Amino acid sequence: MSEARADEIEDLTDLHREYGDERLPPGQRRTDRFPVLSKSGTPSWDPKTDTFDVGGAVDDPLSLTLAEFRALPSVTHRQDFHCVTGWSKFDCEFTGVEFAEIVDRAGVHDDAEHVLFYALDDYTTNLPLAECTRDGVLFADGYDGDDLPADHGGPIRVVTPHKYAYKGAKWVSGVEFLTEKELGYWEQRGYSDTANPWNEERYS
Ligand SMILES: Nc1nc2c(c(=O)[nH]1)N[C@H]1C(S)=C(S)[C@@H](COP(=O)(O)O)O[C@H]1N2
Ligand SMILES: [Mo]
Repeated sequence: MSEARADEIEDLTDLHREYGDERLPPGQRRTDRFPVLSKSGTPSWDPKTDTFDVGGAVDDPLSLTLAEFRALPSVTHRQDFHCVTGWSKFDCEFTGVEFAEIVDRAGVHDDAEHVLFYALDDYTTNLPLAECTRDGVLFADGYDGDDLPADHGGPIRVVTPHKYAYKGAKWVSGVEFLTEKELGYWEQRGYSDTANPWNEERYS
């Protein structure tokens, strides 16, 4: 997990108030387990060859080793997690680098409006840039005070508490800033591009 440990936990569990009174989105059921949902098993990060890459419409592309990523400033959030298949897990504590931190470091161009995330299992997912720079979107490498487990996307995953969790790429290996939208893996296969759990935006 990131060296720069945050002592303070920022509580984002009231984020639902933007969308409605209920913390549990409609049609969801609460679980205390943390199920694993992966399209094709758990890939592994090879420290010899794998890097965390930031590119596209940026002034300063980045290619970071895991050690370099872990040296970036990090924060810890308490946030909820909503899977489109109908389960929600409350009070997940994720530690990681804020998306906005990466935007600053890479010098993202003014005309970049979209983001595409890449993952080691050839998963992709897309979001508007404005939905990524808000509070809560992290490149997380820690979970509940420990390293993020491999089956939950370790060493690095994205978390998106305001969206169904398929918007958060596990085993994230890169992020590309785009001037035109490109759809990700599930978005190309009929899942909602907007994915707001409180509006039950499950399918497109
Ligand atoms: N790379 C990658 N990221 C992914 C997935 C995947 O299959 N591959 N599944 C998505 C889905 S549908 C969900 S619900 C969450 C599941 O995260 P979890 O296994 O930690 O619960 O990861 C998302 N991110
Ligand atoms: Mo999911």
